[in-house]
Amino acid sequence: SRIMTVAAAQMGPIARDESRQAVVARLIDMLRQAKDRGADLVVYPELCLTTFFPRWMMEDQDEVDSWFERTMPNPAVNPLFEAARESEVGFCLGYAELAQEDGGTRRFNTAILVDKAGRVALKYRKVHLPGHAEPQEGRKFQHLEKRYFEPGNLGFPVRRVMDANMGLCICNDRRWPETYRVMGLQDVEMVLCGYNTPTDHVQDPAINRLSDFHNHLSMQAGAYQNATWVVGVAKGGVEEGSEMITHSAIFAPSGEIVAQAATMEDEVVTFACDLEMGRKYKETIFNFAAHREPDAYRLIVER
Ligand code: CDT
Repeated sequence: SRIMTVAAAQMGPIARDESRQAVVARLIDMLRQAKDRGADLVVYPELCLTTFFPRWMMEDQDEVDSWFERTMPNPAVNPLFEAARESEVGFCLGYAELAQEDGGTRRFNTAILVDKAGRVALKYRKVHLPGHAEPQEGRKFQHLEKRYFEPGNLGFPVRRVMDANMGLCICNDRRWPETYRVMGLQDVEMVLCGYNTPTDHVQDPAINRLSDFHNHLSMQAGAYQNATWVVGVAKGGVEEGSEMITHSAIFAPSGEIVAQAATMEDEVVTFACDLEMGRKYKETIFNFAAHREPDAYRLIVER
């Protein structure tokens, strides 16, 4: 066996006026709890340095950009990098990224995986952006990810980090089987996924009441069908009046939930994951080389 003890560091709400310094102090507190429980890796949620700002329409570009990080690390986040390096714990962090790239300003919903030495070992930019580019009438809260971000341009890379084949995805990505399969084809062993999921996200009560079910269903299926560990981490609770799901959990390659958060607040959930566990599925029912039939799947990559 090859054990990676992982900590899902769920967050309760972040207030609109909460400073990055205050949020980073919360992150460090959870990192220390995780370290005390023997964690190798701490996984934080999507966009975990600020409140979930895509719920609001903002016209002023300076205001929009105030939610973004221009460099990573930066002075506000440095104490987290230092605490992690000192504790020799890796971490995964979601944030809004403002980049100068290809001669222009680009904005992405990004996650990084930082190794135990404090180096950024893997970077991912969210591919599946939910919601709208224009505000929708009659909604208490908007979901304007399509306005504030562009789709990620890095694909779904899998890298050897901390002696494991690691992959990242972000929130809405977890609902799409292609997300996991592209990483499964790269022999991923653990997928890390932070999320912010309002309970009214499809504006249909019959579907909204299933929010928690669909959250786990997606990650259990992704884990099982690709024989990988999945770590799903919420920022949830009632944030600025918007209700968001919690139930952060760790999913085994069997598709089983092996650990789950019990609160709607900052909470650390740990599990010692055997990275070899997926092997028995990868060699039998999900032996891709033996059983996949890619010629029958061509429609999937058509526009
Ligand atoms: N953050 C994020 O991607 N949330 C979506 C819900 C919003 S859909 C308008 C999710 O899939 O959980």
